Amino acid sequence: ARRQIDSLRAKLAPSSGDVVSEAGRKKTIEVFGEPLTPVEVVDRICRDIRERGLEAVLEYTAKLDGAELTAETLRVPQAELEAAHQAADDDFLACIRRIRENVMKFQSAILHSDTTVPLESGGWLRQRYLPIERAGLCIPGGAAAYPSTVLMTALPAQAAGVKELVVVAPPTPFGSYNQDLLATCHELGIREVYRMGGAQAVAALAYGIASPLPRPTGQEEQVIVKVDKIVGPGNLFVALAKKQVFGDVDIDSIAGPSEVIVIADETTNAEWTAADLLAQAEHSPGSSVMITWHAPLIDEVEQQVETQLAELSRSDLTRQSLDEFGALILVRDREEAAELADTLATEHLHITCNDPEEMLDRIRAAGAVFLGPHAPVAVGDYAAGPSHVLPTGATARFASGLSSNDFLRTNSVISYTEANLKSVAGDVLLMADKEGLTAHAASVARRTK
Ligand code: HSO
Ligand code: ZN
Repeated sequence: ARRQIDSLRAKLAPSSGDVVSEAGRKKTIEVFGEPLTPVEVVDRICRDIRERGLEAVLEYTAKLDGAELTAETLRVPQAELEAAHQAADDDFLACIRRIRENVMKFQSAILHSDTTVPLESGGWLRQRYLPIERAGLCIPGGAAAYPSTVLMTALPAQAAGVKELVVVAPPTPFGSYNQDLLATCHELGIREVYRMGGAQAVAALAYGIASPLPRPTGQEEQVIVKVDKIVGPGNLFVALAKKQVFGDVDIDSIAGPSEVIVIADETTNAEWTAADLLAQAEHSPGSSVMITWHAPLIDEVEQQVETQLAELSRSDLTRQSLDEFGALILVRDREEAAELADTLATEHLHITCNDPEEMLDRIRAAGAVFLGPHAPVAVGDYAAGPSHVLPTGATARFASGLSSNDFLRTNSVISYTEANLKSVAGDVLLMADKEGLTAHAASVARRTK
């Protein structure tokens, strides 16, 4: 059964984790005049950006994205950000502000706060939480424009207290030329937006870009200051580059294509569920799966999907996605549904069967859970409060969705009195002796003798 479920998983969850690694090693491409795997290509791009900086960024942006930019146009000029904001509909700006309120409220409420543990004899121990200084946000721009991803990455960072946010989006009409995207950045106070995507954007954020001309002092001027952490979704090249630069900077996780599993039964509205399955398939590729123990629902949902597909703006792409990664699965009972959903560890789990909370208790692995008929995934995508940047491809077994806490670092603090020191001195001396580290022992013994 385990092997069956694994092969089902491979079919249903075509994303992230091992899929990224596998895709990265397979299928060679000719970017450098010889066939190389995506991993090799990304490796070269990252190295090149590190060594040649701005020149290399501009070259790759021309070669891979077909955009001829200069040092001046790589960064979106302030005037363009302002103009996009000025030209934006009042309705759109008001919508952003309402969503911002929802997201900030949730992301602030879940934020870790300092914990102090008092000790006997006067000392104390503390876990301190401090925001990172500077974060890079990757916003995709290939298949659709995603101003919502600016909200769902920038707002958690702002809730955590990150001061400097840098947005990178590919130089495309859906990316950094998208007026809604620019207006959203400006509304959130983000003034550093770069027209670059793919591995070159990730490398530029990770290593920083020094200007071509060293300053008179001999110190190199930075065009892009390196960030502390890179977050946000992207294509295979973004994912591989994030893996590559991890260690030089922190990253959030490797997000792949969208996924949803809906758990449904005789109480489920087939029309609504079909609409939910179509919604994630619309991302294309996206994996949309329904699991039910109520057999008649399968036909009802299938018919609804057919009827509704015809009305969608991206019906061809959506159908393709459903054909390849969609499934309506009949299981024996609730228990089997829970087991399957838990094993698939999906990005979005919508529990819209009878007694959804009982089902929730049975399931541990999922990026985000939506309970009941009135919580479609789209509310999480756009407006509710938790980030829509979530673990995909069964990585929810070990990874979590992006949140304000991902932008915090911790320090531990130890404050001891003489009495505290005396109380642990014996244990320190014994352990130091075991490890043969006599200087360690002496640093305590000299104080307590
Ligand atoms: N479902 C996507 C997020 C998104 N949906 C953005 C619409 N816009 C990944 O979880
Ligand atoms: Zn979505």
